[in-house]
Amino acid sequence: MDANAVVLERYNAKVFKNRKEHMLRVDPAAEQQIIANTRAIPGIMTNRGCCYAGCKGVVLGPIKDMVLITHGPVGCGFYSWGTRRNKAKAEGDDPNFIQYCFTTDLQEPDIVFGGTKKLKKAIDEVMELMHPKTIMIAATCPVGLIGDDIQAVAAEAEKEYGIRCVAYSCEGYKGVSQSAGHHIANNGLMKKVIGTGSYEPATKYTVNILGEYNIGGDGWEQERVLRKIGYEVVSIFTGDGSVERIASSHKANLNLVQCHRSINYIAEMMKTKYGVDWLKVNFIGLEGTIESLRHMAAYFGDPALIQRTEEVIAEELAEIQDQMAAYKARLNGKTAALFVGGSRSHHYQGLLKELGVSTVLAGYEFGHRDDYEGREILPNIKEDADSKNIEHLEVSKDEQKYHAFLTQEQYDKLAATIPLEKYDGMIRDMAAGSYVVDDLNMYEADKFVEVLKPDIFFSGIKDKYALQKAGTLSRQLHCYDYSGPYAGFKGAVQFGHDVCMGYFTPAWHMVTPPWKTRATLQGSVGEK
Ligand code: CFN
Ligand code: HCA
Repeated sequence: MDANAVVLERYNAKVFKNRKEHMLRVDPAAEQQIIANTRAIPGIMTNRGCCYAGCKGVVLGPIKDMVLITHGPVGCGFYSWGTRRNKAKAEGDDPNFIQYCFTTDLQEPDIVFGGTKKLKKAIDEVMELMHPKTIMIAATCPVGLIGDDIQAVAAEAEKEYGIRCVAYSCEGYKGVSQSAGHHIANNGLMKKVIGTGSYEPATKYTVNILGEYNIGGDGWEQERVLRKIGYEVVSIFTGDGSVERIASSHKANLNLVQCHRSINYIAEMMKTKYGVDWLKVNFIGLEGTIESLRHMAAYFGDPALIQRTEEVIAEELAEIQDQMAAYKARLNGKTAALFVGGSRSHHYQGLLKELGVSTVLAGYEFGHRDDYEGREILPNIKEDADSKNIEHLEVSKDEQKYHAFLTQEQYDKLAATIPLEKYDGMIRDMAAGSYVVDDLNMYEADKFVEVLKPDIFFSGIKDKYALQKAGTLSRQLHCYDYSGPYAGFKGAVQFGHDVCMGYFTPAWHMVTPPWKTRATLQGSVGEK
């Protein structure tokens, strides 16, 4: 039985036609395509967020040493205040404004007469109370509709106070999801911040981590391992990030791209403008982490760094092996569905596999086609992969070989085939017969659960409780349900622990949702 067909059955012809393009069943023998990054159907409960959320909440929000003013009604600032769990610690005497929420609280008279006066006043107040060196302004829907010139206000503030002030026209309605906001934020950082810093890296092996937002401390766990090996992390975009470090990021030798979806623009632009290579990494899961560390060492090519990388991998694995095995013994054979905004739906499949959990359904809220299908910047790389010339891909797929040290010779081979500036999409990493669904909505989530019966559904705050009330464990892959970190070696163990704890809570087998015993309204989704 094809689960997509069952889900689509309830839709009217128009909705059916639209939604069927956003679904597929994985067939490794075929070149599969999916429609993504298009407008959600009005009236259908999408899980997506808005452009402002992508710009203010996702990319700019985690930067700690600046004040970020939401120019808009109070709800936009309030509901994006702290919910994403991007953690940050103050450094030395530098400020950390992360726990504050700054907003102009636009009211009806401001909508009628214009809100720029209020914005100027907010900047004056912030300068008086907080003395930041940088202020950023994020626009919400009404700001664009009434035409407030926030760029002019920012320019004026720069002159008056001698600070950096950057305004982002990231009105919520722009684009079709958070994704447009990522792009706008990336452009602003590139134009106004990157390349202006005075920080000088102290060592040879310098990297930036792009697309790592330190949710639940993920970035800290990555930094810990990288430092242990001997790397200097010049900046993190943007988890626990600072304007000063981001401004100096062009001085790093290599950009590591963790979340390709939200930040590939900066990686591309820094390559063009400053010649900084980028490497797609994935620090979620042991295989991903080890493969990423080996790619990095091969990129720099120094035998001492290579040796140290292998030592650290062995040390870290030895520490966690038993715990991972214990969680795997409990979870082996379980199935999961994953539906998150972007790259996590892909990244977490590897970690789940290491715990014995297979993915039966995965999708992105706002991924683009390249997140599903992959991108080939260097065309020969795909040919290489197809003809199995890339030995390290073979190595990394074999669990046994994590434990074997790679020789210098193997590293040299790896260096010759490092997939620079390339991202493999999610589909080709998924098993035959599993399902991929873009911009999944609540009705579809319910229906897929009914048909596929996954043991665990990884998702977000909007659907978690509906799924749990229906008897399926749901863990949030956005905020990690207030736990974490889940990245790197120690993070993998924490993840195994949390999933076990959730799954073996006896509640799931006791729940009978009310709609199973009482009559509910019947109808067709999408009918006029
Ligand atoms: S931290 Fe990232 S990893 S940045 Fe992105 S695409 Fe969101 S906020 Mo929620 S958890 Fe999610 Fe990704 Fe990249 Fe987070 S899967 S939806 S915009 N995301
Ligand atoms: C966003 C932020 C979000 C929402 C989380 C959720 C996050 O998209 O605006 O829906 O559970 O990670 O905080 O993705």
